Amino acid sequence: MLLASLNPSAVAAGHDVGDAVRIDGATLSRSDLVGAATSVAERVAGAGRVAVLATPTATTVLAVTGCLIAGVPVVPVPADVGAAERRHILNDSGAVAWLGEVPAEPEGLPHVPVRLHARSWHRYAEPSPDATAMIIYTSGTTGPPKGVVISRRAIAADIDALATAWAWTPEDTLVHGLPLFHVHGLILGLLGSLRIGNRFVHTGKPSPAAYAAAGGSLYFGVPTVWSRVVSDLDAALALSSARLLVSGSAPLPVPVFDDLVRLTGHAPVERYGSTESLITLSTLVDGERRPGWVGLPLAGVQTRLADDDGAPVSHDGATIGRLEVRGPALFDGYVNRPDATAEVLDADGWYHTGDVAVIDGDGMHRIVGRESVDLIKSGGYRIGAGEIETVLLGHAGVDEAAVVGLPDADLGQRIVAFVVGSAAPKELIDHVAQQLSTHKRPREVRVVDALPRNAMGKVLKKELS
Ligand code: MCA
Ligand code: AMP
Repeated sequence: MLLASLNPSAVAAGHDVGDAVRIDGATLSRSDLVGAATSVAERVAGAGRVAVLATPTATTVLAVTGCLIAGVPVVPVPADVGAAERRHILNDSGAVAWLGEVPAEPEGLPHVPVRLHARSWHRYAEPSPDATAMIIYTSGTTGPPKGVVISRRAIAADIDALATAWAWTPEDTLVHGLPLFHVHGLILGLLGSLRIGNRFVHTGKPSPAAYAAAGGSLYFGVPTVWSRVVSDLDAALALSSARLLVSGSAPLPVPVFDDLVRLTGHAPVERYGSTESLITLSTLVDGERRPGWVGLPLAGVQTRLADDDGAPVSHDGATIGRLEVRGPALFDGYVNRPDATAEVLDADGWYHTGDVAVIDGDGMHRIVGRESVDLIKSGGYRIGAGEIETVLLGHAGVDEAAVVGLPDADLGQRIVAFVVGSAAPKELIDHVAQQLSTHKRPREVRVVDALPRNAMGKVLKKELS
């Protein structure tokens, strides 16, 4: 059973936890979760894909859980989504309704409410492990985000492998304040907790003070969160009582790793993955945690490095190659995009990650960077330069646009847009925030006379800094 801790027999037999989930001021016991989510399941059973505006609320928890009980694929929509991205996600996914919260502009879809106090004790048969659990939209270098089809089998395999790597048990209290529309916060954080049976606390925003106050044993954060924690002495000291601090979604700077060790007494566990592969590599609870390295393959995962011609690259800890991964948690393809799927998933089941890495003789991996400058990681969010450029070029005051990710001490990379045109920077930042998602807005817009281009007219992004 995917959400094993919600097995009605176990809950009825008294294995209940009064505060299984705490989120947005609400506390849900396991029987609340089973009863209310099964009531949601009754309302959506048999539906096609449903969209969930994934705010960090009990409504989202019950909407997602209800769909998983009924075997209805969930399409999480970013809580801060803008108009163009929302339309794209709905059209592309073919979602038939909004479940739970509904945005100001529902785009003509019907609304199915989630009732926090409704209860049903109907028993649903466990859907096939091959059934789609969810479709998560994620950015590529160009074009609008692609819908990544993730099976129930992949989620279960990934959580189980992580549980072994981190000694994650029902005794843990897992704390995070990450969005519930990406793998990190939703699949690992929420679904991981509902599978393993530990208490789950969502802090709303992932602020250092909220992390410190939550009193957890297991904490998840993106590097921006950990960098903010080490800048807040009281919060960092409070986390010394935790069991394990886990960092992922983007490179953890070595100075932040070292500061965590110094202030909390914990060397963070680092792990690496993607929406398409879920988590594939991690350092281990009882193994070496080496600053700047993301660890070993999880159970069932294989990795290899290839050069530009696809030839194998030696695992000597120094030679850089393109990272390819294979394992039980890979995605089933992109929605409506067999071409894009074939580009990254080969016939032998290897996923071409787009990252470049080194592997040492012990199997430890270090991520060196990405193959393309057009895929930006800002605050742990994956953002395509192309999608922002398209939206900027759709503004009447923009003639040319080039978007890059520049180094940023807080966000890892900061989105900076270079534009030729008459529009004011603030107007363009707001335009992107309204059309895509707030978190995809450029933090800075520089109006320039011309973009640097080569003889073929291609923008020389490396010269933009
Ligand atoms: C500012 N705001 C605006 C504007 N400017 N709103 C509208 N228009 C504008 N022009 C407001 C926002 O609404 C928000 O308000 C506030 O400014 C700050 O927003 P934000 O940019 O979100 O804040 P931040 O401080 O820069 O956020 C840092 C963060 C965030 C909290 C670390 O980046 C974050 O949550 N990152 C996590 C990403 C993640 O989970 N990635 C995992 C991908 P208000 O505060 O009122 O809302 S999954 C993955 O990568 C895999 C598989 C893996 O390996 O894990
Ligand atoms: P997403 O699909 O949002 O999960 O983004 C996946 C990408 O995030 C990967 O291909 C990497 O580029 C990056 N990433 C995730 N985890 C790490 C990590 N621990 N270190 C470095 N990069 C990471």
